[in-house]
Amino acid sequence: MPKNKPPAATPKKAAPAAAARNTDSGPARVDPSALDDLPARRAADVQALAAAMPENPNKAAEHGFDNGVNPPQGASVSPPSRLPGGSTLTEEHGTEKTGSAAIDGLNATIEPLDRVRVDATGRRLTTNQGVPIADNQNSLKFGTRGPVLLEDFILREKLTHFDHERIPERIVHARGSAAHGFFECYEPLTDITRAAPFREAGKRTPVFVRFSTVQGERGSKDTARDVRGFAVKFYTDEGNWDLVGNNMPVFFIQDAMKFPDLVHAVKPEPHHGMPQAGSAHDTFWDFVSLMPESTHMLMWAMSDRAIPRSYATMQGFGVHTFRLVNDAGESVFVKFHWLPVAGTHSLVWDEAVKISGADPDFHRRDLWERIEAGNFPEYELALQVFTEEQADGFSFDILDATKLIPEELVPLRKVGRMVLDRNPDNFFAETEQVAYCTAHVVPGIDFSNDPLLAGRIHSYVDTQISRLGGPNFHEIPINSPIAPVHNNQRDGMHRQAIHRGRVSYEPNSLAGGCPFQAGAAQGFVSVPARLHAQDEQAKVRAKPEKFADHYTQATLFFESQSPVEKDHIANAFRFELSKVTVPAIRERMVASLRNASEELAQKVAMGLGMDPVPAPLTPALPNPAEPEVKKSPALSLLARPGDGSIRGRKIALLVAPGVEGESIARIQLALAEQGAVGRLVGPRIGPMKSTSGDPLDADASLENEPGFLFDGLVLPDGDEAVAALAQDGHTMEFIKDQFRHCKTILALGASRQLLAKAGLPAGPQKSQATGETGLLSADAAEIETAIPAFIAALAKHRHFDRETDPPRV
Ligand code: HDE
Repeated sequence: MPKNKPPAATPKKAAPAAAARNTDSGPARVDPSALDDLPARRAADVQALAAAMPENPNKAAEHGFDNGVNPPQGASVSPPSRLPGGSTLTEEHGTEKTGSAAIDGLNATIEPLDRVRVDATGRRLTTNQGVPIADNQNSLKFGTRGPVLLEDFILREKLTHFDHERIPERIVHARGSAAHGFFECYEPLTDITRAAPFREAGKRTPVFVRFSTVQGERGSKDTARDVRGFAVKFYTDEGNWDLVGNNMPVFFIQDAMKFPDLVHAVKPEPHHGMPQAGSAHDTFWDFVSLMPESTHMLMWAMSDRAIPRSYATMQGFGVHTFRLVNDAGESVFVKFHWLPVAGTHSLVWDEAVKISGADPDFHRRDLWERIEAGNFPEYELALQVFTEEQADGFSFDILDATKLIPEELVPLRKVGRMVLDRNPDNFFAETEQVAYCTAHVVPGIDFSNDPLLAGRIHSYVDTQISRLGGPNFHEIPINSPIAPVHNNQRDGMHRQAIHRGRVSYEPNSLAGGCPFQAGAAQGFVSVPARLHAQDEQAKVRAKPEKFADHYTQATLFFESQSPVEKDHIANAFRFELSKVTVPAIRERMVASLRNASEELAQKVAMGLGMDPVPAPLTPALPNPAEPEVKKSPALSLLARPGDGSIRGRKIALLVAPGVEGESIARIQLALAEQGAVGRLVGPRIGPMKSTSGDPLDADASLENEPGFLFDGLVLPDGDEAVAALAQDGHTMEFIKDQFRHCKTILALGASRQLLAKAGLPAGPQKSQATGETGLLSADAAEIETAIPAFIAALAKHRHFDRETDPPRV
């Protein structure tokens, strides 16, 4: 019979160590003699940490107004070791997958995007589980002619992932294009704001900017008549700040309550899903003609602002009044403006319509190509800063998003520049998944009481939850800030962060109080200042009185336009309203326009064959306040021609076999030196023999790149080439569109006859002065003087004195 082993001697320190190994209950006190044992040491350090915070010292400071505006920093204690903060004593057991233990104070989900970039150069194909795939050509079958097997997990994984490649598109602004860049501050603005991007001269803050149309679906055309979104995400040192603006400084409505109605009215009509990317339909005009506060925005939307030439040539606006707050907590009001260095330039309507067929990606391509070519889009940020006392004196309400502040009343102060110098790596991961939210502000920026803005503060976060699949959209790499992120939010769909430790609440002593509240000195504090309100008023659903002035600024905008811009606005109303099928809606709109401009209303009515012209609508405010400014030249597109360069412009140089090649090569080089792109466009692509014998290689054809896609045109010399081009109907359309859209044309030598053949009114004969602005001609021998004249004419963008309605050509 085996002998019983004698019981092992009880180890001296067994009791405390055993207690420290339990996850439920513990001893009354920790025995310090057990400290050579890791679990016991952890228990002791946890006890010491908790004991270091015998009470919540800030509790009293949670009460009262003064404490409310100046919250203290949260109490925190440094732990005696790393042990109390850890989730597990095994955190040092690293593998290739787990890596090492969490680094103190680091949230790895917000590291630079390098951590998620993928490049497959030289790598083999794998499944999502990292299993190398031997054959990517065939499903797994029972024999070569047999059935496909359910077992084929490789096929099923590939198809399942493919089946879920799409996410819901944005409800508005679905169509967009984006780029990375930086914002650089010109001078410290610490007197008016503590916001991180404005603290020092030369300070650079990374940005990601998305431009968009509003109405159309994700695959719709870029050149629709529409408002453009201009959304900037600043990755500041103190968190992300999103300035989610538009390319127009006002909006259709004054209260978020009306936004779903506006969007339902403008989107494709629900019964047949038409029209795509357009406001020229019944429901939109029905709604806006019943909402006279939209009249000012309609003026902008019917102007050429709604068909920009490029994202690089349009302004951006924050629209609402915001607040800036300095270190002392003092605040001023502010309006944000982005001013394109290349100037404000637009398309013309006939051109926009044609481009949408030939290149629906026109703006996306332009943005991408400018950046790839080093012609980085650049904008200056300007502020209109004013006080509440000033605002009280204005004839309009600064909380009304249908009103702008004329620059003549509050001048623009340029405070920095933004350069877009990097294209995204992946459209979906960055441009599609970026989530802008008006709620994203940083210390130094705050909201005004604009009721439209209030709704937006809610809406943007909310929409991302369904669009991006849950509450963790902030962890998607493009959305995560560069500033540290630490809080007690946990879990939810697609959570990326792996939090160390067991504490996810505050106050706590078990994590030494961390993360602790930052306090007023470092953290975001809402400005306690409030607008002069009528204290005797209680809860109410009503607008302030000045919101009822629906027409004064619509008139201001129209009267500030150049004659050609006024014509374009009238033509746009004519076009849009001609698409409306219900005469009563058309009439209501014209009746409303009579309150803004009799000249405009009469012109539109005539264009629509409306006789008699309906009586003006009854205005909501019969005697609005006298405006400070009756004409604001700054509101004309022509007021901002830009730096006068032709950077980023595209010029067509037509070529055909027998072309006089030397002058074409000279012009192409001269354009490249100016940052413009001169493309050789032939009857077909490929090499063409030139008179000098050297072939010219056409990289576009008359068929695949029609004339309206270019900012200017050069017609070549060379009898044989000109004869070939003259036989091609595309050439005539090319020239006609260039002429009709008021673009610069240079005809060299023999090609002058093409102008006459295309039916241009004053086909030039010899000299560069042709009588038509922007229509130049020269002999090949005169090329050295012709080039600067051509470039100077291109820099004017368009020659509107050539324009007639209807077009001559
Ligand atoms: Fe937006 N808007 N909006 N909006 N908006 C959205 O957010 C909304 C308004 C603007 O490139 C949505 O992520 C409400 C004014 C831009 O991703 C949504 C109201 C201005 C973008 C939303 C407004 C804008 C959006 C759709 C009235 C100019 C695109 C998906 C209270 C200052 C941002 C999304 C991007 C996008 C709501 C009015 C600009 C649904 C409720 C005014 C540039 O949340």
